[in-house]
Amino acid sequence: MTRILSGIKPTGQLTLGNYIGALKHFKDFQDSGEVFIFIADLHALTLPIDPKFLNDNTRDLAAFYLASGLDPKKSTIFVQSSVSAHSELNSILQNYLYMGELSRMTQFKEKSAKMKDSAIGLGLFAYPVLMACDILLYDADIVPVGEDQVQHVEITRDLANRINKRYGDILVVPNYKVNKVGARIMSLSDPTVKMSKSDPKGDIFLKDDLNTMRKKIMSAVTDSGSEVKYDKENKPGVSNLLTIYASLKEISIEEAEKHFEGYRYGDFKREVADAVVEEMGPFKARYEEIIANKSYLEVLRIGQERASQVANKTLKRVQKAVGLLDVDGE
Ligand code: ATP
Ligand code: LTN
Repeated sequence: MTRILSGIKPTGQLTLGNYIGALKHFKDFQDSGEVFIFIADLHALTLPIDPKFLNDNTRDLAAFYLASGLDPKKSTIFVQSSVSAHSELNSILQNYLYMGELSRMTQFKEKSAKMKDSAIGLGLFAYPVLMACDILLYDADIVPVGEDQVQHVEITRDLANRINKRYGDILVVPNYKVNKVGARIMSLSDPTVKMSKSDPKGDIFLKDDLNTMRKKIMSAVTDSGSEVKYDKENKPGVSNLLTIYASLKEISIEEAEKHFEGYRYGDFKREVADAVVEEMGPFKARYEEIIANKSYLEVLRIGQERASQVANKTLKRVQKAVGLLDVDGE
């Protein structure tokens, strides 16, 4: 059976970008494969974060996973740090990714560019090693992610191939899956940068009330001219709104363009806002229902158990292959 694995960091409030690029699609794999979805809390520590904020975001993310339609009976939902195999495999595999390739990672370059050298933690640099462990521990075939994470799955593939070449075929080489539409939702206030939960300006948060969401779409930056046309270079604002609409309606960009032919910007935005509210309304209602009863966190305990069983097997396989002595074994 196909294994699907993905994760989101509990670094802040989830945005519409996270929803469209990742969260919305996780449930689609539940009936055709074995799904593992986790909360990447160890990755959240790679940049400074307040402990209470991290803790609250972790619980919240679990509720958002459930609200997105992930069914704990079909999918394994767990917290990264609750499965110790992630850290254990990390301490082995960190020796097989190299400084040169890690320093070429776009995410590292972007995040570290804003920081003083003396404040850049080793974890931020080694981020792809832990991410590779997350993926490889579960023999994942498919990793659904937004565009910004493709490079990290590619380095995971390189690492798996490197290990397999050296020690025999012990790791599954994963593939990424990026959606055709909506893999990179841009900021509403500056459509040349990615909508991101750590950059709160003008972005739609899943926790915003529906009115705020509507207002944010209505005041999104558009472009000069009056035609609703997809042109990322000259009309990044309009193109972003078209992308949001197309991905929520599950149609192509061309179909969305056709639908809005002859529209003025104001009416165009109104319909995009309607589409957002239509999708977010029921989603948010499910979320509220879930958090009203703390027992939903039990899902994470069951997830920990199931995930550990799978992860520990892979960990053992790697430990043995590289020559670590199993003192419990024969
Ligand atoms: P941070 O701002 O803390 O770096 P983020 O908002 O980029 O966080 P992640 O936890 O890194 O969120 O990403 C979770 C998932 O959401 C990933 O699969 C990522 O590719 C996807 N994603 C994040 N932002 C967007 C976006 N703007 N458009 C589409 N997908 C996105
Ligand atoms: N780096 C990812 C979160 C993440 C992840 C993973 C995604 C950590 N480990 C393994 C897929 C598979 C991010 O920033 N979204």
